[in-house]
Amino acid sequence: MAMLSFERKYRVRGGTLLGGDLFDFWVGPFYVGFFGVTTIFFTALGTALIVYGASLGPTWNIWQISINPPAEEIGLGFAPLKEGGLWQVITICAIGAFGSWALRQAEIARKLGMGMHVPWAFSFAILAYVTLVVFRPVLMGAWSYGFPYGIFTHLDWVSATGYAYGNFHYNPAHMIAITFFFTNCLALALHGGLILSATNPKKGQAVKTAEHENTYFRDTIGYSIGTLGIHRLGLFLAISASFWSAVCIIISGPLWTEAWSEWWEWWRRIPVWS
Ligand code: UQ2
Repeated sequence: MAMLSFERKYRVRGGTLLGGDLFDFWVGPFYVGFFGVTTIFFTALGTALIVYGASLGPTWNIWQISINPPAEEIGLGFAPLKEGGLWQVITICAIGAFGSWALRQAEIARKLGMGMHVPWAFSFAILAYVTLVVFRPVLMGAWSYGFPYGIFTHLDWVSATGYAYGNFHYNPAHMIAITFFFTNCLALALHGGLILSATNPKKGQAVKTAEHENTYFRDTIGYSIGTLGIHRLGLFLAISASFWSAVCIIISGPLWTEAWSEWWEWWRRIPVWS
């Protein structure tokens, strides 16, 4: 099963962004690199701090463990470790690990002479996270606005934050984000379904190619976006979903403090029907 036999020819030297040849090697199937080392460092430290935070109590129940951000009084200052400081250091570790991972993706893309689409795409996921735990708390003036690191507590945070603005489903940017998430599901279902159906013909028949894939959609809806096009569409839908998610939370508080349903007052006041 190992693909190392033919992967070896793609294992080219150089293309590193930092560290030169120092970490330019592989461990088994994995490229290491300077940013592989920093990823491991931040991940190990962050995880250890989460376990240490959990050990402080009050529970080992996996659903109830929670590493909470500092109290509002701390503002944007440093908190004592056991009073939100752990959350702050863990957040730094998370951003360090995610950023290192994106840069490792960039180094691998450079080695292979590929475009930077993968690291850029991943950067939009990082953007959504950093918006929640850094940009919005900074604009609100306190780290307490970041979400707690716990399975149920982060859900409670989402619920409480949603209700703090009436009903989040009236947030126009939230509407746009959801529309992109759902459309992304539709596109990936169509794409996955089409690829599996073309590659799994009846017994004894030859595997179908792009001509059949195009024809399938031309015959059903009169349009095929193409084999490259579907991946461009998927990338666009995915990064748009992350982008509008970031927008919908950054405007809640810093830009709009009332219930989101009230934002639509301009619409109700349009002279044509008022
Ligand atoms: C397609 C095509 C693919 C695909 C898919 C389509 C051969 C393998 C899924 C069909 C997709 C269309 C028509 C776009 C739908 C638009 C939205 C917004 C969901 O044509 O080319 O390549 O996988």
